[in-house]
Parts: sequence; C-alpha cells; structure tokens
Amino acid sequence: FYSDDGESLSRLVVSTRLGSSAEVYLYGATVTSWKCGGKERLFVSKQAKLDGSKPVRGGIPLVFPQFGPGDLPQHGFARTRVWTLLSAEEHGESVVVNLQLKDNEDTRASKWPYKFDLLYTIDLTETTLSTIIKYENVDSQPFSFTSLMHTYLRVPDIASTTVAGLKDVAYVDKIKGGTDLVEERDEVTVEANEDRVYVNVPGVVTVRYGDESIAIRRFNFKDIVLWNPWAEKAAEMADFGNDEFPQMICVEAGTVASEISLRPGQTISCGQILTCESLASSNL
Ligand code: TA6
Repeated sequence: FYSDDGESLSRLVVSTRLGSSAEVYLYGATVTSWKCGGKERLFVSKQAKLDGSKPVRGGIPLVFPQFGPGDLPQHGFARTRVWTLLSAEEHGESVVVNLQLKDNEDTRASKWPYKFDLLYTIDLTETTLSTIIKYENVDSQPFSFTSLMHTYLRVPDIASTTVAGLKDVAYVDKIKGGTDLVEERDEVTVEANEDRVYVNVPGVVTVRYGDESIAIRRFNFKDIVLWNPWAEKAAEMADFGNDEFPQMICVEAGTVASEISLRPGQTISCGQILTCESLASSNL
C-alpha cells in the first residue's frame, strides 16, 4: 500500500497478491475504489470532491449517526470527519485495514452529543470486499442511531442492470410516496429516479449486469436503500455529472428504518460483504 506523499497521508491503496485492490480516503474513511477481476466495481463521480470540502460523491461513504435529513447535517458526521488509520496488514489471502473514529468537541456539541468509538475494518480478498463497523457506546448513557454504507456500484448501463433478492420485501418509496408497499418483482430494474428503503430484507441482494454480478451480504444491517438520481436529480448535484447516472446504482446496506440502541459499554458490529460472484464462481 502507499500514501499520497508520505507526509500527510490522506488515502491508502491496498492490494492482494491476486490482483484485487482497494483505496480508502481517511476523509470519511471513504472507500473510493474496489477493483476485482481487473475491473473497477465502485462508482465515483468525475465531479466528486476529494479534498474534504464535501462528502465524496461515490465509493462507500459511511452514514452515521443519522440517515437522511434531521438534527444533524444530512447523513450525519462520520462521512465528513477524518478517521485515524490504525493498521493495514496482510493476513493470508486478505489485506485488512482498520480505521477509528471517536467523538470530538464538535460532535459532543451537536444534537447527537454522545461519546462513541467506531472501529471500521475493511477486509479485501481476491473476490470480496467486506466493510464492517464495530460501534461502541463509551458514554455513561444509552444512545440510538441509524447507520448505512452508502455503496455506489459502478455498472456498464443501468438499463441492463437488475437487483435480485427484494421480492416480497416491504419498502418505502421516497419519490412517489407510500409506505405500505411490497416489492413484487424477482428482479428489480431502474428506469427513473428511484429512492427506496427496503425494510427487513431477508437475504442476499445481488446486483447483476451483463454476465457479472455483485452479491451484497449484510451482517446485522436490516435494510437496503436503492437509489439512482436519474437525469433530473443528477442535474441538481454539482458533484455529479449530468451524464453519469446510467453508470451507477446505489444499493446500500444499513439499518435506517429502525434505530440501533446501545447501552453504556455495549458494542455491535454491522456491515456488508461484497462479492464479485462472477469472479468467485469462475474460481470454483
Ligand atoms: O441514497 C439515498 C439518499 O438518502 C438519497 O435520498 C439521496 O439524498 C442520497 O442519499 C445522496 O445523499 P447526499 O447527501 O450524499 O447527496
């Protein structure tokens, strides 16, 4: 792995002996690249700000302690804080990066003032990328939060992309409205601006494009958010090119339709394991 210029480490690139790689910015602990099978699997907008002036438009921004709008800035402060790099080591077939975020005077002065300790573990293998956060309540009082990994997957064309694993799942449609909706399709497709929260998703969610697929397995995260801004919302975002929406789909693992509560001293680990299935299966 290497840093930018040796002095001010702002990003880290790690790779496995079998050719997969990942890049993470300390800003927001934002994973901004995941290559496996020789291809970039994450989408980062060409207009994304990578200088810490605003959350990265792409990769895997971390949403904590608040999903969406509310008392805190949209999606909370974890994606705009500079995290601390604890370690980056090879463990057999994996490369494992650990980053940490704790409360600071700004967060303690915010509407979510609690003392917390987040340990973010990024584990890269030849065919998988797992991103898991251990959340710890180091306060003297209980607290609750919502959290999500805002994964932007890169796809060749949204028009030939499907999402399996959401059939019979209840969802909230944040564009058309409606809350007691149930997904009827085996394979969900996106033909317009979509912003949905699928609640209590039971199993693996698989994003398929062409003969490739990315499987998303969750660990202690209940929900899946599906988002594509389409042309109209893309035009409203300065850090998202107007012609970029066909090359991405956000399929986001999190717990956002209910809160995670921790008592003082309690921890919970939540996250996702992304698998390049087409690659993994070819290695069988
Ligand atoms: O991906 C779901 C969502 O909550 C959408 O509503 C949209 O706002 C998106 O996140 C991006 O949010 P951001 O604050 O990064 O522009």
